[in-house]
Amino acid sequence: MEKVLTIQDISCIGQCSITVALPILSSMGIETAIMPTAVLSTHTAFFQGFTCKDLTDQMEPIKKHWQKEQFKFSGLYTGYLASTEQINIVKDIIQTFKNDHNIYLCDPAMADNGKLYPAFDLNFAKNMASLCAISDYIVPNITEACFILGEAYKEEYDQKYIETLLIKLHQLGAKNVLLTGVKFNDNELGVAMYDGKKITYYLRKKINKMFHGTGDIFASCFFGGLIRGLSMKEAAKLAVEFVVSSIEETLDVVDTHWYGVRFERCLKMLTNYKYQNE
Ligand code: PXL
Repeated sequence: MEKVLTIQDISCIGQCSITVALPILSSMGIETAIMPTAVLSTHTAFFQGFTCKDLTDQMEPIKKHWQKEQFKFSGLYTGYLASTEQINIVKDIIQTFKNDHNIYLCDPAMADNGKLYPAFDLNFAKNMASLCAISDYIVPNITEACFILGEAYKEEYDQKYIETLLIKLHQLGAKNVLLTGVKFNDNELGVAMYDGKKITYYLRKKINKMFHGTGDIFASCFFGGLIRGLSMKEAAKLAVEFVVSSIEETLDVVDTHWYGVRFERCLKMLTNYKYQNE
């Protein structure tokens, strides 16, 4: 059985980060080790007055113990990190556990809709760029891509804008780049991908409602697909379809379910999928 490591926060309520990554990767048959970076009462979008217990001081001792035990991971996946200091520690952890046979996926979860999340500043974004530079895969949305590159964020754009972002992110050092939330018209939404050779797209019927946590769901599912032997394109397609189904399960209940999507109802899609490896 494949064993992977994910490093991100625990948002106790809100359907994001570790509480999303674990059920998704488990449903894909992947044993998942966690390194929690912080415990928050909720995620930081939409909720007021959330608590946050920073776990930075636990990260090095956990790493040292794992090194002593000689644990190996077939994949490494980082998401929301709580501070610049954590980014630096994570960089060291990646350099410790990365080898020629495993993959590292960085989701630079820090911004959306043209704005950084409340906890972050431009210095944090600059440091996140340095983590992206050592990644095998990165999955920023367009806002995050702009903060990483220091480019201007645009609401309206053309194919050239998207392809320039992809190429610049690749030049930064990320081996494979996926931009999420790409749309060229009002009917379709999806991802743009670049592996250093070819730019491709997987676009899907657009749903006219934004939900929190879909970036984390996409990243977890995409990462799981890669670990289970799918190509970048196949994994991206599965992840987009899973996000769309999860949103569809939530549309009828948005009034009470405004903080995330009901992905749990779609997990059988991941359990029943015919993967490339066992
Ligand atoms: O979904 C990304 C995420 C993860 N963790 C926390 C967040 C967010 C986005 O707002 O606040 C704590």
